[in-house]
Amino acid sequence: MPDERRTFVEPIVVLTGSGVSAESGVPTFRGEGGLWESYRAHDLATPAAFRSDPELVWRFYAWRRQLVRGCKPNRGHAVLAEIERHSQQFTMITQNIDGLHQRAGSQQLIEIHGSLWRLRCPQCGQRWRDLAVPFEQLPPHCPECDSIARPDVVWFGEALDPKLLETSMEAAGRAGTFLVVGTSGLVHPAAGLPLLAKRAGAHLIEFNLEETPLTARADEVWQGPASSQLTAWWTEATSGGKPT
Ligand code: BV8
Ligand code: ZN
Repeated sequence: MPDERRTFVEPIVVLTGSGVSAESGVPTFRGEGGLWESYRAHDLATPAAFRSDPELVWRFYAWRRQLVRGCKPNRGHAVLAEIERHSQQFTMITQNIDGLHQRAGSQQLIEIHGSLWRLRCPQCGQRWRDLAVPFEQLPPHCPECDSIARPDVVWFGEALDPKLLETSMEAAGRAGTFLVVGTSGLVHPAAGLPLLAKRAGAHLIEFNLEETPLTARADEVWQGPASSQLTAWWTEATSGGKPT
């Protein structure tokens, strides 16, 4: 992509939330039919819920695996993978655990809240990929020590992986352009990344259906479905359109 036709400054950093997967049929957390409405995810996505009823929590994650397996990446995921291919310095941080960015071809990806497709053992620390849908037995057990395994995701009240968080904060602090796509911007510390980038001088662009706590701080707001808005922005950004 000849530089003179591009109208955005690298490094480009992206933060995505469940809104980017909504058009693939993956329910978001909020909004009608959202996970928090129907399944009260924030009651289930906690260490306390897992301690008191691991089987119930596993049924919630097994249901999400069953659902996500039937979903395909949408144009929004595809455009983000294309932006990566055409950028020298690109980092994408996702709050999503569905794996759709990888299936769309994204590589420079930080899964800051973990993955629906990885399990880990709270006893011996073993981590492994597991694509079984449905599981032979619920809850699944650790292949090493036979303890009850857990989803390798970050629950509410749990610390994020310090290395992933540090890498994400460093990338945000160096961003020339920061895209924040399909997130309500309510869950911290991930929600602090766009503002960290903005304070460090990045050009902040929000893609969302609605206003969020980040909207007032954004330099550009592309309101509408992520698939069409990302496509429109990328077309303009690579055709020598208005400079950002
Ligand atoms: C931490 C993985 C500290 C699991 C997730 C009280 C008690 C305990 C903690 C706290 C507390 N008060 C505050 C906290 C901190 C808490 C927090 O921020 N809570 C919020 C609710 C106030 N954070 C934490 O607990 C974090 N850890 O603080 O640890 C600590 C430190 C040291 C030592 C020990 C502890 C951990 C948070 C991670 C939780 N895990 N997910 C799983 O998925 O099952 S959170 C989950 O919800 C997502 O990962 C995401 O991060 C978050 C928000 O979801 P979004 O992706 O934004 O989705 P949402 O539905 O909200 O919004 C969708 C958006 O898309 C909307 O804006 C919508 O308009 C838009 N949209 C919809 N369709 C489209 C669209 N946009 C474009 N196109 C479309 N088509
Ligand atoms: Zn184990």
